[in-house]
Amino acid sequence: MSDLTLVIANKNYSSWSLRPWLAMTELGIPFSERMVKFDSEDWARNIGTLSPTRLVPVLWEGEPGAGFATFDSIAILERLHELHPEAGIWPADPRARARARSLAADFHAGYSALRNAMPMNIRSRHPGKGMNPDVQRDIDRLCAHWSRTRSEFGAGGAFLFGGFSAADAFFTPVVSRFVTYGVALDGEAKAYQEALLNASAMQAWTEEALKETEFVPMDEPYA
Ligand SMILES: N[C@@H](CCC(=O)N[C@@H](CS)C(=O)NCC(=O)O)C(=O)O
Repeated sequence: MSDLTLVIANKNYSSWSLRPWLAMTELGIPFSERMVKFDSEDWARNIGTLSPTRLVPVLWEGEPGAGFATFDSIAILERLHELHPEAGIWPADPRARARARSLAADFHAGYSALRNAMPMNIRSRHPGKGMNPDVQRDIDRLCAHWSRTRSEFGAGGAFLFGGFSAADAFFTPVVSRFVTYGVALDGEAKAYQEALLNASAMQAWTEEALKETEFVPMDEPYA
């Protein structure tokens, strides 16, 4: 049994949970999952023990709530890279690795127009909702990043740096939002979106997300 436990929330909604979950699953790092659903009694009773920030995701080494916790998605991916340097969390080439970290950090710290107007909601469809000029600017900036990175570093496969890395885990929830809100991509961005959505880890997460029935008002501005 693995020593690692990832604390996550609802698969339909929790985009930050999805990122380390995808990286670990796609790259074959063994872990247990502890799901705490938003607005649940489990959350009210246990989140204070399971998360030093009362947010998810959290990576525990040893017993959840008693072992060693790493919190925040970026820090979790860095910790995983230290624990499993062979797994390919970040690309092997130093410049590719620097670019991958730049992209993940840039997304993590910004794009609030897109993130606020189009919350992740895998099972729902709200075509046309959430679009405004600031969101379009975020989308254009993302597509430019993807195109430039794919042409500089992506020759070896369908992902930004060829094989799947943490940078791709960062962008998978974004391309899922584009499906929910009917944002049409074309060319290279569309091909990249398809590669992310078809990755086996994302397929597995989506299958579970579609079984969930909880409705979380905070993440449902258009329902
Ligand atoms: N910067 C954090 C963000 C974590 C975050 O905001 N998580 C959301 C779920 S996706 C959460 O726990 N929300 C619960 C709340 O706000 O009470 C990260 O990258 O992990």
